[in-house]
Parts: sequence; structure tokens; C-alpha cells
Amino acid sequence: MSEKEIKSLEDIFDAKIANDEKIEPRDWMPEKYRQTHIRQISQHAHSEIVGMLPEGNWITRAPSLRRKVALLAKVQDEAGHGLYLYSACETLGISREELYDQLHTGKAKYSSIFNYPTLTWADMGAIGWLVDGAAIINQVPLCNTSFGPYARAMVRVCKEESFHQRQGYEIMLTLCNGTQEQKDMAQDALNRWWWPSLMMFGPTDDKSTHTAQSMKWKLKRKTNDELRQQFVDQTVPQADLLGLTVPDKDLKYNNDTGHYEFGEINWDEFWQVVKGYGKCNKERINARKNAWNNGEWVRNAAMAYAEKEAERKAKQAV
Ligand code: BYC
Repeated sequence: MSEKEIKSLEDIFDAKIANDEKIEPRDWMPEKYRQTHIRQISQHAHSEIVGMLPEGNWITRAPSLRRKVALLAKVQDEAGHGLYLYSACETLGISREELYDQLHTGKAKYSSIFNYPTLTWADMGAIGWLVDGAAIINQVPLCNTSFGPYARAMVRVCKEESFHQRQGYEIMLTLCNGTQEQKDMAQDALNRWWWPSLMMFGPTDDKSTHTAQSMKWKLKRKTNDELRQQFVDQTVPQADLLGLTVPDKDLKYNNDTGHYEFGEINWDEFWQVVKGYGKCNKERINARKNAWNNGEWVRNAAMAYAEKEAERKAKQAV
């Protein structure tokens, strides 16, 4: 392709971004745009399926049938989110096998939050309330992201996350209205999940490698710090309503700005977890690798069936 032809494709692409039109898989796009999307969408997909593990751990121990059914449905939804996202990612010209391989070999990241253990039933409440709460804040702007398949997948994901957040908050509310021991359990879960939830939004804007370019491409519609602030402003009053204390001695409401100011995040801990040294990194990756290896016979059977079907149809056509 000549330089002139590339320039005109770039102009069409830039005009679409400027006019808030969607970029579709068959449209021309800069290679860096494609790679950045593969990175973020696959990271997001991996987070959904690794994110099934901490809660999956409690399905057999849910305290009632109602809680078990709701938790099962939530974990199943997360598998579904993973599937929409992997499918959206595949439209960018990468195969599902390659994506899984990147996860299993540590080449691709997934959200830091899922490397923390789930120690008590209250953690199911805290995850729904805080982790899904953070996910909604992060993902609602993505419904408006520039790449069509990602934006469309996000619409359904956000609707389901909203149910997840409510089921988590309801667990917290029940515990907080229960015995002192139950309320202590809820407080302990908040203490352990609060800071990792703030870390989910990624490094501060001045340390974020991708934000500036992703904002230009309208992949990201808000920066990491803007989303984190929105989360704190929304969540602190919810903790007050539960009668729980946010574990941050520097947290205070600023009447002039209308926002909460909060303490320093432990970024060393964040990077340790991202680099693979969190409490559960090894366990999570091993669980995913085992699932992949144990599922080999299912993939083989499905392929054998597809081949036989193709053979049968070919014979019929003659
Ligand atoms: N954990 O330049 P930055 C869910 C990495 S699933 C690990 O700001 P970006 C749910 C980042 O990848 C939640 N790594 O990056 C599921 C980059 O490294 P690389 C997942 C992180 O992409 C089940 C480096 O740090 N949500 O909601 O512009 C149950 C510099 O960061 C993290 C999504 O994936 C982290 N927390 O911004 C319940 C949403 N943060 O790749 C809930 C879509 C940063 O250069 N993703 N890094 O090696 C995004 O919105 C953005 O990718 C992020 C990061 C805001 C996460």
C-alpha cells in the first residue's frame, strides 16, 4: 500500500473517532490500536474467568439455598462475560488458543484483585459490593468505547454486574443487621477488600503507561484516577449506611470540592501482586491450567464431532 493510501485510511479512521462512530473489525485500524485492544480486552476476559475462582470457592458453603442459587448465577454470569469478551477479542485476529496460552504462560495480565483469598462468607458480600461496584464504575464508560464489539459486549455485562453488586450489598446488609459476630465479619471483609478494590483502577494517571493514548482513541473514556474518585465518592456513604468503618484514617469529605479525600494507596503491594507475588497468583493460574488440561477430551470430542459432521454433509452434497 502506498503512503498516500495509508494516509487516507488514517484520515478516515481519525474522522470516525472524532465523530464518535464505532470502529468495526473489518475497518482499517492502526496496528497499535489493534494491539492495545487485544491487550485490554483479553486482560478483561481473563479477569472474568479468573474472577470466578475466589467466589467459586464458597458455592458449596453458602449459608442457604437462596444464597447458593444467587452465587451460582453470579459465577456463571462471569463465565458468560469471559465468553463475550474472548469473542470480541477474536474479531481482532487472534485465536482463543493464543489468548489462553498468554494467560497460562503469564504473558497476559488479569486484574490484581483476584489474587486475594476469600476467607469468610462475608467476603462474598464484600466482593459483590466493592469489586463488582468498582467493575461497574470502570465498565459503564466502556459501553461507549470506540471499538464496536467491545462496546456492545459491555452493555450486557454492565446490566449483570449491577445485579452482582446488589446481591453483595444485600449480604453485607444482612450481616450488619445480624449478631455482633456477623457484623465483625463484615467489617473484617471490608478491611481486607477496601484497598485492593481501589487498586483495581490501575496506577495513578501520572504513572499510567496507556491512559493518554487510550483516551485519544476513546478506548478509555475516563482516567484511572477519575474512576477511582467516583468509586470512593459512591461507596463511602454506602459503608456509612451499613454502619461499617472504611479502613482509612485519612478519609475525609471536602465540602469545597464535593469529593472524599483518601489516604495513600500501597503501590508496592499493587506491583508485587501484578508481578505474580500476591497471595493467590500461583493457585489461580494453576487452577486455570488444570481446567484447560482436564478439558482437553471435551475439545477433542467436539472437534471429532465437527469433522464427522463436515464429512457427512460433503457426502450428502455429492
Ligand atoms: N491489575 O497504563 P495502565 C471484573 C496494568 S473484571 C493488573 O493504567 P490501562 C469482575 C496494565 O495492564 C475486572 N494489572 O493500563 C470479574 C498495564 O500493564 P501492561 C477487570 C493492572 O490498560 C469477576 C500497567 O498496569 N476489568 O470486573 O490503560 C467478578 C499500567 O496500567 C491493573 C477490566 O479489565 C490491575 N488492576 O488501564 C467481579 C476493565 N491495572 O498491560 C468483577 C477493562 C493496571 O502494559 N480494563 N494494570 O503490561 C481497563 O479499564 C484498563 O485496562 C485498566 C488499566 C483500568 C484496568
